Amino acid sequence: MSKAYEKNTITEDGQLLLKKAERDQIETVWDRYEAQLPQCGYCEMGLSCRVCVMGPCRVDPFGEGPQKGVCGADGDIIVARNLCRMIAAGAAAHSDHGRDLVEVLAEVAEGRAPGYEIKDMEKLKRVAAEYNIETEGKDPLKIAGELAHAMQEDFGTRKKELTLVKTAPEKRQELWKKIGVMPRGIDREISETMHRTHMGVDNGWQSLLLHGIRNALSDGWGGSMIATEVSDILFGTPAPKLTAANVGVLKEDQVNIVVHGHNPVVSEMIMLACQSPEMLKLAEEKGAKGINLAGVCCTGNELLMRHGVPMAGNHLVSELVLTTGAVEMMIVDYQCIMPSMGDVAACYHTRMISTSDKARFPGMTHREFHPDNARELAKELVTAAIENFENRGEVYIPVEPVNAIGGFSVETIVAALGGTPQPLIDAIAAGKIRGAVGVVGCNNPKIKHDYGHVTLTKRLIENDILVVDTGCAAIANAKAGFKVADAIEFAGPGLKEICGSLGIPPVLHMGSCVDNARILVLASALAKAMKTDISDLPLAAAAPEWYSEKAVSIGVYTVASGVYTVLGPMPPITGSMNVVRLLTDGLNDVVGAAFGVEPDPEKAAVLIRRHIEEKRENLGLPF
Ligand code: CUV
Ligand code: SF4
Repeated sequence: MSKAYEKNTITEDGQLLLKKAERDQIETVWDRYEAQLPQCGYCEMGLSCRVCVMGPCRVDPFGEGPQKGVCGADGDIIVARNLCRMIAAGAAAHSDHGRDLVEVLAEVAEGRAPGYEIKDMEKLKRVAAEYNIETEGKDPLKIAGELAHAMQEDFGTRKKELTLVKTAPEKRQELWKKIGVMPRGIDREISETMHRTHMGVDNGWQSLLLHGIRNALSDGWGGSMIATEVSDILFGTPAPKLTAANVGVLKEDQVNIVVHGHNPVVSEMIMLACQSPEMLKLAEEKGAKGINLAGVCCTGNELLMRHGVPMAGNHLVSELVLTTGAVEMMIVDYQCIMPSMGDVAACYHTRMISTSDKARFPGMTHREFHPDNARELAKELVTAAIENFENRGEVYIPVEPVNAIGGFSVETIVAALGGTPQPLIDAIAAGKIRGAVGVVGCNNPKIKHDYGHVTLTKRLIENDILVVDTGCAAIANAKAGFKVADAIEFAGPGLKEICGSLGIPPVLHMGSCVDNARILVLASALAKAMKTDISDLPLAAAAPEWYSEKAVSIGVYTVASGVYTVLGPMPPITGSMNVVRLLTDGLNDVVGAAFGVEPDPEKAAVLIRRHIEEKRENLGLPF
């Protein structure tokens, strides 16, 4: 194996496919990253501003050139404004995804979404109860309609507080009220960020960042949480399922369809079409042994969690999946889909389909999904994919898939523990499990692909720290083999004993990026059971390879919820020591948690272990 491939990724399939890509003259994300180097230092530090047309401006970090933009904004203001706009974009992405689900729920209630239905009646009632909707003896569709309406109000501005915020521990809610960051409307907070960061509005870097926190909270305890709850209502609450991961999940003798993006609204319908006898028969007629559906990124995580659909890869290998020449069709919705995908597909027989009214891509055919046409369109697309099977050229699937178990919703975890979180608390109290960490987020070519996730996770579990994961981190850990019951061999003695007796892996797959809301719910349940606040618990989070604006929003709401969070790549804030100090230290006094930044996962593991032991000591738990 040539060194260059090893430099980019730790995965065997990634390395082999990179070689294939080079042979096929495919340009990848790593090539384009290389071509961008050196990247702009001002932008890297957050010191460039394009907010208005008196600019663009930049502030000289060495103190020699200009220290203010044309309007007079200094480095602190510019850095804080830029960061807040990242939060707003990330919160908007998650929340708009949530909104799309709520719209489907509303259409289901009105009987205008053939193929969609209420799958989890119990959850519908439970969530409706949070919204003070009477459910007793009421027709489920009526409940669904009322719930959709109530959730839509969370997006608007008619309230002082979002509804689901009240599921946070009391102490946390009081703190948020006290410091003035209680999220109001989801859209309102995003819109207010855009207003505040306009030239000549909020020029207090502290007040800007406080609002940034409020905006991020409207994502975590609002838009994302709504997305997760409604997905469970419509498609079922996940329970453990056997699945597999890496590019080896593609099948040489079957029609391969890959879904990429985030929203299960499209991928669920594609899955149903793939399973229909009519389609299976057509596939057989065309000489295929079946139809194989696989996922990439978070819409893949959604299907994996609920149905055990296998995962072909995460963000950085999304292009490489196509270089197998084995994909008949890739169907995308939105977010994290590189605009290069169409170019890569053009070198093979793969057909690329975009499906969302808000997301277009070069080199893709646009077939728009709406609740009323989804079922029919899904069949049409699957038919086209099957017909494309005969156009295949050479196929290269160089590895065998790795088994994994997915589907750990909070409901399932609590059920596995016997109906209450108490056994987990007991295990933490006894020191068998030292604490728990959420390892989440993307890939980024600045960090060797999957190295951050896998190394950090390994170090944590071998030190008796339970890991829950989501997003591309979860896919990385599945590929690494951490998600089978036998993976307790990688765990320390205490964690091994507990997971072994429960028959669960030491790394629990909790879903997609919006499903980080599940981690909030779990943390909240632990805090409530221990009659304390989340910030007192031996918990932490990490985003070892993050890249996206969504990850900024996630990081901020996680810290604001009281969880120490270690980032791999440095966010663009180093141009302001004030902002750096606030985020990495000062926030401890404001929300009881702060950020760490550490690109080396070995060192990040040490930071996290130290933090967890400190929290244990404060709680008086044994060493
Ligand atoms: Ni939403 S946001 S690269 S697909 S986790 Fe994966 Fe997950 Fe980041 Fe995107
Ligand atoms: Fe320059 Fe100020 Fe305009 Fe930003 S807002 S581009 S710093 S003049």
